[in-house]
Amino acid sequence: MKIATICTTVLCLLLGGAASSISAQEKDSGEPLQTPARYLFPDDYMADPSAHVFEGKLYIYPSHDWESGVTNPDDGDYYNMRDYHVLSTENPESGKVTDHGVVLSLEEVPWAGRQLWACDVAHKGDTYYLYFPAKDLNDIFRIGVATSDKPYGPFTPQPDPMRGSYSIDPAVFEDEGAFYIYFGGLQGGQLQRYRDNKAQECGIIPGKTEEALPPRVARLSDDMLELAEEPQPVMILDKEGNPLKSGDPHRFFEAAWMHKYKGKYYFSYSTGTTHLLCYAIGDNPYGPFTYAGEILTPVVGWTTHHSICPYKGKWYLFFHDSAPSGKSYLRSLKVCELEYNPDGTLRTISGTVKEP
Ligand code: FUB
Repeated sequence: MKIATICTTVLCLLLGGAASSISAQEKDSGEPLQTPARYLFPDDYMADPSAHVFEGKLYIYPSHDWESGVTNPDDGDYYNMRDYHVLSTENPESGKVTDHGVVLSLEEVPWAGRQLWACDVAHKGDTYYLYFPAKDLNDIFRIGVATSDKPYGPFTPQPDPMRGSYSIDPAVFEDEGAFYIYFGGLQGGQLQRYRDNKAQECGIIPGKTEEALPPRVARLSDDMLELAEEPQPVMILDKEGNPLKSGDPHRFFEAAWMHKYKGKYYFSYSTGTTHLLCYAIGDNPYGPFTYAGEILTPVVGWTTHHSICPYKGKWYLFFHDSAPSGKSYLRSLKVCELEYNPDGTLRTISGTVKEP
């Protein structure tokens, strides 16, 4: 190991968080890294992995794809999931995970009609909280909460969705004792149906030169079961401080995630129609966030969705692709290492690198 590399590693450790594996001497050429990615659970189709470390172990909370017989892609109808599993591992690079089985089923949720989409889990006190979107009996997406005393469930749902919740893809982030929920997704995710948190008669996606629709953030109540405030827009700005436009290939579409690195807040997301994972950096959990680059180039399949989590001194990117099935609605979980440049920007990774 070169002395410069040792110094960089020690510096990263001193600054807190997991160490970057990039030495200060290595330059980011801008070309996507050919980082090998490992499939995590080849035995079944799973997607939208939300990863967290609980009790020293890495837990993954995915959606559970299956051949439901619905093949209509409109509004994401063929993502017709009916249950959640929990996976865990102490060695993500091995690709081996423990499947803790079904931890919540659609028929257990009194208010839900169909489509258990991307979920996330938070831990406070003695309880684990699973946040999940589902269409209610009127086919409107709401966000529900289910609880467990273990990170691997089973989870018991609350009788009703969270008051004032709408759209999809909840991601929960803890910062200095407060919990924030990020959410939203365009098109099938119904975000275009809301303005100022009020449902509109019909959903409108702004024109290409208008401001893009923002995802939302709200602090959670002390009991973690409700929103503690009106959801607020998460503004993603360009370098000049202007909100990204609806026609920008890097604008938000769905799959929000938040992580903190060296005191900065990294809001990451999928661009949906342009099939990228991107990120923007801010100074607090509410933003605004300044667009900073692409994390992952397009994968095989229509959707791209991710989480970012440090574990045992490294940062990992969890995502999915449809390469094994060849079908957009049957996705497989993947993981690869994520690397930072010395200035705190993330290295772009190619979405199509094969297993090591
Ligand atoms: O898995 C269903 C939906 O597809 C998710 O909620 C979106 O983020 C996209 O991955």
